[in-house]
Amino acid sequence: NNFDNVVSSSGSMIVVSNRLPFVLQRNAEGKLVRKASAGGLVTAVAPVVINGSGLWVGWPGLHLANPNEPIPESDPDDITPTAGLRSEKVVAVQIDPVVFDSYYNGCCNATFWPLFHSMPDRATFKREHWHNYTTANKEFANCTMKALTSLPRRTGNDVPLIWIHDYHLMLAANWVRQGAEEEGIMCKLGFFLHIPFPPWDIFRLFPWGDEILQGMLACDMVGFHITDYCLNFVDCCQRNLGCRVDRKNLLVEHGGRSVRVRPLPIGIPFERFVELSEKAPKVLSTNQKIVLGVDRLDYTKGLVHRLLAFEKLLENHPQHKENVSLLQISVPSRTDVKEYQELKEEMDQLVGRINGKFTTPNWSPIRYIYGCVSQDELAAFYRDSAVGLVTPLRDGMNLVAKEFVACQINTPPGVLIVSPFAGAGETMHEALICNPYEINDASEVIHRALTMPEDERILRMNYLRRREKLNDVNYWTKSFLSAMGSLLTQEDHDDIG
Ligand code: ADQ
Repeated sequence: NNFDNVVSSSGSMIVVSNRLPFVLQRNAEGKLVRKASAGGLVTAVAPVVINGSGLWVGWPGLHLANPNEPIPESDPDDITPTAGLRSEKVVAVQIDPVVFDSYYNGCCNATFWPLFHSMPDRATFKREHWHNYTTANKEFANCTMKALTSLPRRTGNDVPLIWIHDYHLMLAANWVRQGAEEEGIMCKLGFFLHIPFPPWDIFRLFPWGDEILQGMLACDMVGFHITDYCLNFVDCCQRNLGCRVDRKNLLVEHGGRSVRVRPLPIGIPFERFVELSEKAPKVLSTNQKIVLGVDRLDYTKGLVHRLLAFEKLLENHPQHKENVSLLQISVPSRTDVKEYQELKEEMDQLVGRINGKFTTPNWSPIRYIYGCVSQDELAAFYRDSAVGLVTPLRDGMNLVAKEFVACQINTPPGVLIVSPFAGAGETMHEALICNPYEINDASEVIHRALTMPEDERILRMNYLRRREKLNDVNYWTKSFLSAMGSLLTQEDHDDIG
């Protein structure tokens, strides 16, 4: 298939991300073991590294007292996509724990996360965090250079690709480009941002923004989920750095080079979710309709607004009482950060208040799970819910919206509701759009979804599923490599976007 061609024609690839695609843990005997993670990104990117003589550079989730302690191989019964990632293909970045804490919890999660989601009031700006972000990025760059020098030298188009991921590593490309030039090694550098890139008026609040832009522009290609984020980035390059830009063709001139900027909306492993939903046993024993929310417990996801909209629905349309429940599944996230602890408190109280107000002996309006659920269970929830409610205040893409439609295999299907402030709201045109900030309107959209005629539901869901099936996560990886110019057939170039 096409994807195999991508793997074979791209030469070697070095993936650089804050986290490796597995975490290291110590077992009871103090031995290091791997714990696999199985996100869509890992599923799509791991085969390219495994099959294409590539390497993965990242933090292993643990500070090792002895940095030379060998990385263990995967467990023999591991069937996850990273099982084939042998330890010689992994470069585990080690950073001083104090520096790491300030880089990760400080700069990444307390500054860039809120700022890039256009929530500047939640962002803290500390010179010390920025300093440690720089130090950490240098260390990632050093490790990437080690990986690069270990690869066989190539020429022409068959040079190694370095693919750097996300807001944790916006500076790293700087030192990789410099290092590669000094060593006389040819390579191509690409960057993908998984969160939104904010408009200039927000971006400029960050005191050291020019350095961020320069770091990203050290790449040959910079990818974002949607065109809006691309245009924001191009705008910032022009206004902050005075770069010459071409908005139509999304090009930025910098340092005598022309950097490509591309919208590359991420997809999911569509077929895997279809298979899961075909096999998963029923987990919801109820005749009530389920409105489903699935999110990390994060203030960007609009969870409080969502509960209030559901409360409003029950007030304004009492016919849904005893007939509809909101099932909210929230995965604990960044639990050592104060703001996340406060959000957990607020959610607990709000669920309690709304349930106290409406619950009857046979029904509770909100079922709230605070925890992770298995992929099987998740697929069953997606499949058996009447409404998928995806209402972030701001979100780079949002994969839950895509996973929901992949699992909607029942006839007639349910209805997807998305916020226009998620990348998914820009690309999933047949979903109902809901502005989470206006609680009354939001409740009306939920009402409309719950009362939508079958034929309209079928029509909308068919279109949504067709698009996600076509533009799945393998297609995304292929588009990224193609945009880097590593796949040279015209057909591939025509496919993008
Ligand atoms: P996230 O902010 O983590 O990702 P999202 O895209 O929704 O958000 O992905 C969450 C993932 O976690 C989904 O695959 C979902 O299935 C899983 N998940 C959520 N709750 C779960 C639960 N309770 N149990 C088990 N699994 C659960 C960031 C950006 C997004 C962007 C992605 C990918 O913030 O905007 O879409 O990266 O680029």
